[in-house]
Amino acid sequence: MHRYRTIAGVGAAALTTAMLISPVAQAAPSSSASTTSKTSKTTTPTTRGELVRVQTRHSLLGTHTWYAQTFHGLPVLNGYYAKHTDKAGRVTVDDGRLAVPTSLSTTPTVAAAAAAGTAKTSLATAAAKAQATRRSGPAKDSPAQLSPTTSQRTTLAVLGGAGARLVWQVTGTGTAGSMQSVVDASTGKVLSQRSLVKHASGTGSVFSPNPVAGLHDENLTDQDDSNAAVPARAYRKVKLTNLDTSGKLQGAYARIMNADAVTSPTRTFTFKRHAEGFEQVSAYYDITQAQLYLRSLGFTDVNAEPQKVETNTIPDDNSFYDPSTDMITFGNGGVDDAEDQEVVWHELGHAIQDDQVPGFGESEEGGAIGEAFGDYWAVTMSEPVGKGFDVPCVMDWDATSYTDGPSHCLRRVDGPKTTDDIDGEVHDDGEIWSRALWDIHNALGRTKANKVIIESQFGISPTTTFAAAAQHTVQTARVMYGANAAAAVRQAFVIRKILG
Ligand SMILES: [Ca+2]
Ligand SMILES: [Ca+2]
Ligand SMILES: [Ca+2]
Ligand SMILES: [Ca+2]
Ligand SMILES: [Zn+2]
Repeated sequence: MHRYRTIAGVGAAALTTAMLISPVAQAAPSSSASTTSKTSKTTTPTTRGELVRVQTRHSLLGTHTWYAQTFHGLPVLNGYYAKHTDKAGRVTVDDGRLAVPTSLSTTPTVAAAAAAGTAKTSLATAAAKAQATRRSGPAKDSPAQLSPTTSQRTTLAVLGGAGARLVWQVTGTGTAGSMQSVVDASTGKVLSQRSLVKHASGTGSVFSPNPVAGLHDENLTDQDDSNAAVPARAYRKVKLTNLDTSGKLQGAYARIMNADAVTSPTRTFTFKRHAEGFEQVSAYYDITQAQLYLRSLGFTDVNAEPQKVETNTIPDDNSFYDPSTDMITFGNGGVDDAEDQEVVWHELGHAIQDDQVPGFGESEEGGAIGEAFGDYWAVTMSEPVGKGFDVPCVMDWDATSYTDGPSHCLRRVDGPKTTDDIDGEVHDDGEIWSRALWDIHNALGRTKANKVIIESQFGISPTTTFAAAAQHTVQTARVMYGANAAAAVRQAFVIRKILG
């Protein structure tokens, strides 16, 4: 599952940074390190240092105790030692210790600050180079492996094996996660740099897309966030993908920023709705699913980053995307907003557009297109999981707190408005545009419609008018799918009196 085992250092003070242990498959043969005894008498005397117990894990078949190799209290990078004991008491040792010359000095000649400075400069250079390469080619399907760091920790360590030496291990954290640099503590030379970020998956519970649509039940109510208000069958167990290995809800495409962010070393996040973690899981999952969907359509550079998000941090029955901080905030008024996937997808719609076009939606009609796309995005993302229940209804669950029945919708994407109904309020006027998007969806089908809609948004200016954006969408459909598709898209805007 994970190529490397990451061990959070315990015991020795020197083991405060995450320490990476070599893959078991590449374990050094136990003879390789014992050069002192049998083979050569001419080599420098070496030691395999002292072992510090890191952890013991109990599995179905036995127990597994992992040790870190140390030398005079310093961690030996990539050295490891494991003792596996099966149920019958049989012990197997996996010895990956590396030879360290007994004479190796543990006093650096290069100061910690100098090593940290060198590591930072080197990373910045590499990041700039990667950025330049990226401009001339397609974006890679992975988060940036190199990014300038914003904070650093520097600890002394020993590099074992051939070329053993004293090193500074510099762990810098930046926007793409942590980078580890190894700097020679005698020469100041950068020996290696790599990202510590790995991707993993976990398990979570979500509503899908929400209890009303999921259970086809318009009579459900919030009941003050009580677990009892929603039947167990409304929950769906889902795989949380693209997580890093921090045990937090953060990964390649979403990052929960809450002060009370939940953690799970086993990446198991199965909460009921009353728990704060439930909304965090929902936000993480929904945003990641949307990004995976965009990628399945071929868009690898649309908000392709860990989108920052916080849940239940404001008491209002409101949520918003803030372009100045690139953060989505979900309120907990009424039904907690992030319980309803359609609220999450609506806000994500703003983040998507803002990523496509800086300052998207500065004009009133541009702002209306923003609200329209958020509603449409909620509906089209919801469609495959909503089991056909009143698909054009937006936020069926959240809306139970503020709408009378029988059906509960914040808004709909199949309304009758045209430009005759423009009132200057972006959400109201958004219903004109979202209906056009919905008609395009029905004319071209989900996949083609969404490709056209997302593609066209790259070319919509922040100060657009409905008419200019519509013309551009028609043109995009023509380029992508030909005259018939263009005619269908055009017709959708003609009915709304956006185009004549
Ligand atoms: Ca809740
Ligand atoms: Ca973003
Ligand atoms: Ca709410
Ligand atoms: Ca819905
Ligand atoms: Zn909005």
